[in-house]
Amino acid sequence: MTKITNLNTEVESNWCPGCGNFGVWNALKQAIVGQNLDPDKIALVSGIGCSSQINQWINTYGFQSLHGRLLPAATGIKLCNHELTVIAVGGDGDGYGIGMGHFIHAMRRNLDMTYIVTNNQVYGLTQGQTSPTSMKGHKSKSTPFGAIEIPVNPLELALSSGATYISRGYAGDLPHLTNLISDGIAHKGFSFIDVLQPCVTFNKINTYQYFQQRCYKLEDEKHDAADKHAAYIRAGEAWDSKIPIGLFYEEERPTYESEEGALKAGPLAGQSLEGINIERIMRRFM
Ligand SMILES: Cc1ncc(C[n+]2csc(CCOP(=O)(O)OP(=O)(O)O)c2C)c(N)n1
Ligand code: SF4
Repeated sequence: MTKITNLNTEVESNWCPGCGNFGVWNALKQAIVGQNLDPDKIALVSGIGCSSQINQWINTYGFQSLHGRLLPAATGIKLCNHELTVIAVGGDGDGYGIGMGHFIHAMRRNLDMTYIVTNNQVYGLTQGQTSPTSMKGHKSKSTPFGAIEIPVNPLELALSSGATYISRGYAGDLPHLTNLISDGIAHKGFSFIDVLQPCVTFNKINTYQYFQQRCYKLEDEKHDAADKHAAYIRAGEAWDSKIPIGLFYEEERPTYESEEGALKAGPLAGQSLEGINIERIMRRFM
């Protein structure tokens, strides 16, 4: 096992000063240290967006995929070597817009991986256009007269799609977010963590102050995370005055990899290729 001495890389981040992504970055590093994970056995997979640059600044193995395609990439990595800890991080545009189909199927599949969505309710990298979680009426370059659609509710979607660990954190509450990420990594199955992540440059509504005034913790309300009905009620709460954060729902269900016969002999990456005609396979797929 590689001893963790420093999870930072030599590359300096280019996030705007005050960006909520710094909170996610720090919480994730602390969770990795807290779980005593070997950085050499972590695959940190991302899409495209401000948040998706995170794996350039954490010293684990990493793969930056395409916009909205981080979950297929993470799935492929996990199926090739299910002994790796696979953590996927991307924005709300990435996961709830172009990648929405993958999001739903990954949850019902229940591979043992963690998916963190840094939800800033805008397309940050491309200069703040309205995203699937922007609030109705949100004004931006793409909806100058205000968004007409209602926002996607990712937690309700996760509940109905079969995620086995569903939580919401806030990038401005580091210890709380660290615990959620840590528990998500420890959970056996697909862990989904939606993070309220202020974009200080392009979202002037959902600011630190906005969340500071509204966030309350489910654990303080004695919410029962085994009760799916109660989780739906909490997930459906309007954000007028209060926003619940914490663990909404957790269940145990066999993981995909534990039921996939091809993985019974161990990770595919470690299996012998003796007797397998690679050329024939290559010819078939080329
Ligand atoms: C297929 C494809 N469509 C569009 C883009 C342009 N693009 C790059 S990042 C991005 C949005 C990023 O927003 P989000 O995923 O919410 O992440 P954030 O930057 O806010 O962290 C878009 C539309 C792209 N790179 N690829
Ligand atoms: S544009 Fe927004 S999300 Fe992107 S780095 Fe700046 S503050 Fe963060």
